[in-house]
Amino acid sequence: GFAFVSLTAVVAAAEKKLTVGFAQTGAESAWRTANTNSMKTEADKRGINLKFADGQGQLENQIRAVRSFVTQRVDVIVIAPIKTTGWDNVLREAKRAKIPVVIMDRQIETTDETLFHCFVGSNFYEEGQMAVEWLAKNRDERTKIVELQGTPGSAAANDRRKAFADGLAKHSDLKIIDSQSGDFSRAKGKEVMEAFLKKHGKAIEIVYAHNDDMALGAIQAIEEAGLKPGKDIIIVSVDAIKEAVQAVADGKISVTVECNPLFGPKIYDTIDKILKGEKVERVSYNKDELFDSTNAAARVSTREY
Ligand code: GZL
Repeated sequence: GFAFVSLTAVVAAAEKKLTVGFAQTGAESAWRTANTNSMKTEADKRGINLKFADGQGQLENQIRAVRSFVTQRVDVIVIAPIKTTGWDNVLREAKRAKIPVVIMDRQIETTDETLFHCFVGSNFYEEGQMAVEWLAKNRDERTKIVELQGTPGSAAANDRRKAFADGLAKHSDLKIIDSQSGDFSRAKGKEVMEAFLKKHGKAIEIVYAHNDDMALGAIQAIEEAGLKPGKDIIIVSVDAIKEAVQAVADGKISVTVECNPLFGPKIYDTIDKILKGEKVERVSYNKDELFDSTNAAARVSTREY
């Protein structure tokens, strides 16, 4: 009767809201902002209590955040690791506290694979392969490449660089004449491109940028040097943020390989399965496509990030 219902209601109400501790990389790019927004809006939609920590691009900040999530005894910890290494100790603390850890976006290297439950993100090596194979087919006579690398030590920069270099081995006339980190940011991408232009001038024919924010910074530097991006220098990039897909439609970027950041729903679905004791894939990749002059104009208006 009445007493039973009220007891049920009380129990239901008291049922602990899922609390997730999320240690985000930073706020270095439009991709990252979209990723953060996806995690926050989806948590709100699902009534999840999301404890958000911005690593501000510093590994020690992220490690400190994970440590505090352990102290707060959150239900699950999600990490988008700035760099691949340095995680074992704090992950051991989470393991001792029996708090499952989901690695998202960028992979980590660890000696003990029981230190995290699963990985959900993109296949950066595949993105690098798509970039170099597109270039090999569409570069006309161009051969000299300058590379804007992502954050040193990050899985995204490591794998996009390795895949591109592996692809170049099959096209020996294509060669990287200079390579430097622009740390995935627009400002640094512009700065490094200015330095490349000073050093190499018109020898530069191709830019390979590990993300669109650096590509868009490079476009500013190229135009300020009185050159035409997409004509004098072609640009190959990754992420497919809306602004870059528009730049492809405008003929300034030649191709951008998608790296979808909107995987909040997939992360929380994965967490639900983990907490129910259901099996989840150890590694789960998001699907990526690419945008060039054949599809950018038609698709730019529907881009969500
Ligand atoms: C890729 C992600 C990278 C993006 C950059 O999944 O880790 O970090 O490519 C972002 O835009 O800064």
